[in-house]
Amino acid sequence: MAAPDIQAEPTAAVPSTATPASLASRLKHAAVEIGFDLVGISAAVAPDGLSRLREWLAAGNAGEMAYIQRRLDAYADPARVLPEVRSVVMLATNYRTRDPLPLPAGAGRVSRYAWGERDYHDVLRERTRRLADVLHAERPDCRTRCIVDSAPLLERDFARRAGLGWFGKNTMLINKRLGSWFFLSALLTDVELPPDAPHDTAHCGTCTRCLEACPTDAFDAPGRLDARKCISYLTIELRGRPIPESLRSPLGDWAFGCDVCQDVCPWNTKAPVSGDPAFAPAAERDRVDLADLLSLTDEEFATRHRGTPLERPGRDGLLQNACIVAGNTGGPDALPLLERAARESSSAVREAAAWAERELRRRHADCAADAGFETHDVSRPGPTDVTAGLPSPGIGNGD
Ligand code: B12
Ligand code: SF4
Ligand code: SF4
Repeated sequence: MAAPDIQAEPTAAVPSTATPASLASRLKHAAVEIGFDLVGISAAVAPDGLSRLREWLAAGNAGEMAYIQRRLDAYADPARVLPEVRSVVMLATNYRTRDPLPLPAGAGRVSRYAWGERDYHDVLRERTRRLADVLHAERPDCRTRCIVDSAPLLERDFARRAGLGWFGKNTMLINKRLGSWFFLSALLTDVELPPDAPHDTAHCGTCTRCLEACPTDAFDAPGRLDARKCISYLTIELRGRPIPESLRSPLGDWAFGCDVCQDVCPWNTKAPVSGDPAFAPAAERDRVDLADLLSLTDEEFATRHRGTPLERPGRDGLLQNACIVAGNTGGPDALPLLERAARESSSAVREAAAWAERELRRRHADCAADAGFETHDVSRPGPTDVTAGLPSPGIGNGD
């Protein structure tokens, strides 16, 4: 989730005489005009959840996301992100579009946030920058920094402080009107702005749907996620490394990210649908196809997905995920594709392809057994063998 952010230096112009309160009001109106769905202001103080972040890191929950640990000191003090910062303007942008469509067998599912043509980091950075311009017009001598994921800032923490919502048991920031299908971005400034009231109530009640629905059982406790088990981490962040075998079946059909703990949340059922063209679902960007991925060279993949979220895991990362999905949900027609994947240069892809082939054969043998067929040798086609005509097993990982 690392993306460059923008720091603006003071410019020479005439300062306005607006009071902090009228300036805050002006900024909030401008935020809505620019297209943000929620805006609130927090004082630039140490985040409330700092000790929770420390415990989370100490327990190893961040997995390979070493950049979080490396910047721990900076998380404690927003002035490490922007010197002399006084205020954090928190912004939420709704990305809920249509509901997910059924996918063909063997296709990998892509999380909703990646259905558009562009990476949300780029879209929101531009918009947050436009809001910073409004502030610079009023206070030409001010400093600002626009942030979308990239800096050591607990965005959900500041958003709760700015009154945008509460921490759900699934760790998402939830707003009563928007649910949780929104991105956060932040505008830091050294201008003192009146803070909004924090969102001090939580509205999960006795509900535990998200905790129960998580396919990999990734919640250690309500509001605490072990990222190492989260499908979002496994399919996007664990680049170049094999997904642990015990977590491959629970991945189901997710090839990029995961929305399960939000799909089941009652606060999301009535969340408004966004008409924002920046997040409009583009053709077939809601899925990943193994055959298609295999047909692309690295360069072709880069050209097709440049500037989209799928760039992050890259072709090898997505190929590994797509192989696992094929192992979980694919039919016999996936076997020749897995054989091709088993000849890829990435050892993580080769290993995933070999695993997937074994899984696929096992599943189809189980189907045959359920139907009362002979299944002791699935590699030898016979009259009652559902795997008749399949390529023979023996995909090695080449290592
Ligand atoms: C690392 C990261 C991940 C990791 C770890 C997620 C996690 N839950 O920790 C992984 C890769 C797994 C991930 C997954 C996803 N992510 Co992410 N991720 C981040 C990132 C970059 C940092 C989060 C972080 O610091 N985690 C460490 C933990 C300790 O902090 P935290 O999750 O924010 O939790 C705080 C609160 O929950 C709080 N808390 C919880 N209960 C309580 C109770 C009290 C009393 C207090 C004081 C605090 C508290 O304690 C924590 C520390 O303050 C943020 C952007 C950012 N810079 O903040 C985006 C961000 C959190 N991700 C986001 C999204 C959209 C996702 C996914 C939905 C993407 C997807 N569909 O696949 C999933 C959702 C998974 C989930 N249930 O969280 C959005 C969330 C928007 C929202 N409405 O909440 C963010 C804010 C990005 C953005 N700019 O919009 N993500
Ligand atoms: S995103 Fe998916 S895997 Fe991650 S915590 Fe939510 S339900 Fe579990
Ligand atoms: S599913 Fe239930 S417990 Fe989980 S975040 Fe939503 S309301 Fe809270």
